[in-house]
Amino acid sequence: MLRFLTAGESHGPALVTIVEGLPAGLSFSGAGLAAELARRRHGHGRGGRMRLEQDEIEILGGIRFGRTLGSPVAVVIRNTEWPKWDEEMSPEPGPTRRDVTTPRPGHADLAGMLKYDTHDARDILERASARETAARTVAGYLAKCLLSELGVAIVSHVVAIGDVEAPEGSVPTPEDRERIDESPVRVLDEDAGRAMIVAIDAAKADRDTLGGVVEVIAYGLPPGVGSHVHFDRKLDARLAEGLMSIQAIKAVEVGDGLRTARSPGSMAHDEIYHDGEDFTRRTNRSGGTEGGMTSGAPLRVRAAMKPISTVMRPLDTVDVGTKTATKAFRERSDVCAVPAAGVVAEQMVAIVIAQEMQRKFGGDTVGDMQAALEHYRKRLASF
Ligand code: EPS
Repeated sequence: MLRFLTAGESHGPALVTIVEGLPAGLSFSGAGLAAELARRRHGHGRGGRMRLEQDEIEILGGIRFGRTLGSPVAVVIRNTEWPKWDEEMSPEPGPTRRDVTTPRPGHADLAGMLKYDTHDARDILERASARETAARTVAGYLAKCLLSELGVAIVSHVVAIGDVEAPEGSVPTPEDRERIDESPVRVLDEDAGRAMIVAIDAAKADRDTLGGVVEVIAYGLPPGVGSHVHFDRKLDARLAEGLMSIQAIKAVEVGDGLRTARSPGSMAHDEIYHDGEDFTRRTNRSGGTEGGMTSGAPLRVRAAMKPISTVMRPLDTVDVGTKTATKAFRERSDVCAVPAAGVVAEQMVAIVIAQEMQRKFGGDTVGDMQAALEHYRKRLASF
């Protein structure tokens, strides 16, 4: 089954991704991957580095003549900003130029320093950085390529930045993808988008940062993907794990999860009808999962991102060397990365869904998987 591993530090020479378990015969284009990586770099509120970083890719294995071979796919993303960091991040023995001893509240710094017995937060923060999500995007892109061969399309949008919310109820479809990507905050509603930009600019002027909420929707999934019998194969549980693994994500919601918790049962579920051909629903409060399996309705999940913890108006902390009160370390950073988090959330949703589709329709080639899916759809049609 599809699995992946990433390596590399934020300011190191490169990020590396190995994706293993893809079927053979999957179409792949380097230009397509480069475009997906570019989607993740954009968004109002990103810092100076994102205007400079180019994500130069090199494919080292697993692909021949534009198709996967079934062997592990290995991709290197070079950090084009590396020349500015080669001394600070040198792999050769030697002292650091300057230890970072003032951990940022909210970041991995202090817990990591305690865990790994280091007084230099750079040993920790370099890997904790969300730069790593570029490497995940490689795995997500390949998962999306597989899903598109199986008729599944994924779209994401921003539903809140700080306290500015997009209007409720507008669930985008794959046809909206271009328009969403054209918005600097990846939101469909233009008024809400403008208000979000104003909020980000105000936070920047205030030397502060902003979090927000993104939503990912997957279309085209058949019912029954996931499991009601295994705690570790429940699709919503696996999605929550995937989304919570993204840097700075602090909450996940499936469908109208939080609202239905406050509703009576008569208002919380999606009643079942039949139109003579198919089972139908008039609502999708469940977000497309029931009992840990897809229901056949669009899958809809949200992830909430906390504000970035590198705050230019620094927060209280303690110097780990002297144990005296001081202000947290500051490094060039983003004011708001919520638009990029939506693109990253798409990748994690794609990876989890691709894994569960493989579990159900697995085969050595894309054609084998398509045949198994078609067989299943035929069975459903005669149910
Ligand atoms: C990040 C801080 C910023 C972001 C970076 C993630 O980097 P720097 O400190 O070098 O300016 O630009 O994001 C990326 C490099 C990326 O590719 O997303 C952080 O602290 O997580």
